Amino acid sequence: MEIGIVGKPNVGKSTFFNALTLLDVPMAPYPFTTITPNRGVAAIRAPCPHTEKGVACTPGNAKCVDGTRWVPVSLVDVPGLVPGAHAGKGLGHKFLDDLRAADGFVQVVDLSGATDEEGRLAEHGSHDPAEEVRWLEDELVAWVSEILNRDFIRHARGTELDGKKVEEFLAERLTGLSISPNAIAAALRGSTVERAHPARWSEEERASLARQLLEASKPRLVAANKCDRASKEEADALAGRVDPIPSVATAADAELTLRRAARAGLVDYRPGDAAFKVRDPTRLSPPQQKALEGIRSILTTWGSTGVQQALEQMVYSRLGMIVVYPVEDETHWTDSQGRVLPDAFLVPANTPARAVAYRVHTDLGEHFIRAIDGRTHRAMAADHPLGPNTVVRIVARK
Ligand SMILES: Nc1nc2c(ncn2[C@@H]2O[C@H](COP(=O)(O)OP(=O)(O)OP(=O)(O)O)[C@@H](O)[C@H]2O)c(=O)[nH]1
Ligand SMILES: [Mg+2]
Repeated sequence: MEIGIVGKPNVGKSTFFNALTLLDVPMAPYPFTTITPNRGVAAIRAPCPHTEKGVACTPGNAKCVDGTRWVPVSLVDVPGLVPGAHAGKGLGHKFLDDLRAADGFVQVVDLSGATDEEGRLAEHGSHDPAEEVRWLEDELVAWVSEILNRDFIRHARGTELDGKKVEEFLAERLTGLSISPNAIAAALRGSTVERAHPARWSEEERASLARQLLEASKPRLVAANKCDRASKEEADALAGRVDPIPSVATAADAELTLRRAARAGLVDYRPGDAAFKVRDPTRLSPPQQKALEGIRSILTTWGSTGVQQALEQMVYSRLGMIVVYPVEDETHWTDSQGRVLPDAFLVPANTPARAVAYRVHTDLGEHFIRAIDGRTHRAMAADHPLGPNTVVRIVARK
């Protein structure tokens, strides 16, 4: 699973990305600082079941801090998009293609409205971030449309001649765009196209289907960034205007400073927290002290920097993911080497037990007999949907 960080230039995408990954990609107060995509790994919080057992866990892929698991999530930060990007404007088309594999988008906007369409700095409030959300959607729709439309008539006629299903036709057209069969089915339900005759679909019908496909396959969330330069009223107004897309106020710059200061041992701060503590004020230079005091007042006003919350809302609410813990011993919650709760996997809610087995290992999926719930010790059949936080043992033929 991968989340794309998108938006117009200079709104703080790379800052948001660096804050979440603690990487060090270039950031600067002018447009097109990023010219090639950056990939990295962030983490989201999940309660670790080890606290129920009263034994320490032995995490492999997702570290555990004070009973909270930090489960990895891949991010991609792309160059800024400008209106007309689908037709090659700005840095153009290429980096839209860098978003093909993304399962959802966090769109970063400048809540203070001080960045123009092309990413140049402007007067506070001179640009409407809600507009950006609207035109970026149009760009994304145009991008999906363009992929759908490539050599459309020839393929559509071929489909009709071969008597192929429309779902199959669309899946082939959209290969690599990370659009699931479920999303294709949902988009078709919301569309008026004549299923048996794709060759008759008009330009408008195809464009409207592209919008449905985007809607069904790439959930979005708005990160209303630079909230330190804006008001609560501006945040509420934006949230109202982009609804039903959720909007979370963020201060990416503040989050990045806090995480770096925590890494350097200067402050105690856990991402997502409402406060931080300076370890030893005498180790801070006067500018560092001043910067941290500024961040303290952001946290007081906004409750947190919002960055961690934005990512978690994206993954849990928008993408509907859950965390499950596969183990080999359902009583002790250990693997074959006695490690307690070694893995924490992100999977879509209600993933069937057997699909989780495949995630652990192809062999386990192929030789699946049953799964056992680590809490209730009940057996689960292959199609049994798993809920959040399940500890699960997979029983397979040897
Ligand atoms: N005030 C304020 N400035 C921020 C915040 N986040 C980022 N910035 C600043 O915004 C400017 C642009 O940040 P980048 O992260 O380079 O923006 P970008 O969207 O990746 O820009 P491109 O790669 O050019 O598209 C930098 O000067 C950042 O320091 C924030 O939360 N508050
Ligand atoms: Mg950037």
